[in-house]
Amino acid sequence: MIEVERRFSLIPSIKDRLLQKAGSSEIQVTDIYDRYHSEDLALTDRWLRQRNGDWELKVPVNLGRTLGSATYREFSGDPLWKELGIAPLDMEGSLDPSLACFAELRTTRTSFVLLFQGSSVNVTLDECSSPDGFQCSVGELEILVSTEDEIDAATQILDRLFSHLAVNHLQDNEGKLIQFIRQCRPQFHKRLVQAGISIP
Ligand code: V4E
Repeated sequence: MIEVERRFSLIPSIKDRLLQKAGSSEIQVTDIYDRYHSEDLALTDRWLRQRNGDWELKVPVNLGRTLGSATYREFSGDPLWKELGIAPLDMEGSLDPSLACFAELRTTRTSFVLLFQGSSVNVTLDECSSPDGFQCSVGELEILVSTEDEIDAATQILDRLFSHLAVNHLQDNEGKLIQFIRQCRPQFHKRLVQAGISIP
């Protein structure tokens, strides 16, 4: 699937307002990005992680986009390894995980679905921390589509939903990991900026 998503800063008043609208569920998510594979891939805007132990890969679909407006296709299972063109990695077999870990993000995720103008919009409210002392709170509205032709219409629906909710989306649309890298891995962030993948 293709994820069309826009983020916003999750301040308590917005969280309270959104949670009045729907029944929500809460889960714990741990994302591990390892130094040996994730770093090189990130420099080509591909993002490989283990989420609660399962491998996931995000690859941009709208090449030639402006920064912050990228839309990503998500892979898991066999298609992920096919996309990367490598054999499945065995994290157990790699080096000491504490040395190999590039980022570990622990998130309490509250989510629910809103029906808006005929579309199902996934609402995700993330409160994230890492052992490095990093903390952030990010909200996200997301519509899943199956073809690139549907991306523009989904983007317009999200824009209208932001207006309807009277919530401003983040101009740079930055998620947890980019915020973490900027704050806790500044040297690597410089390399992402040089590669045109993040803004200074
Ligand atoms: C860094 C990055 C990606 C990795 C995933 O980032 P994160 O926001 O932490 O994930 P999350 O929890 O929202 O994933 P979900 O649960 O929705 O699957 S994917 C793309 N990027 C790159 C990137 C970029 N270059 N610039 C900006 C503004 N954002 C992201």
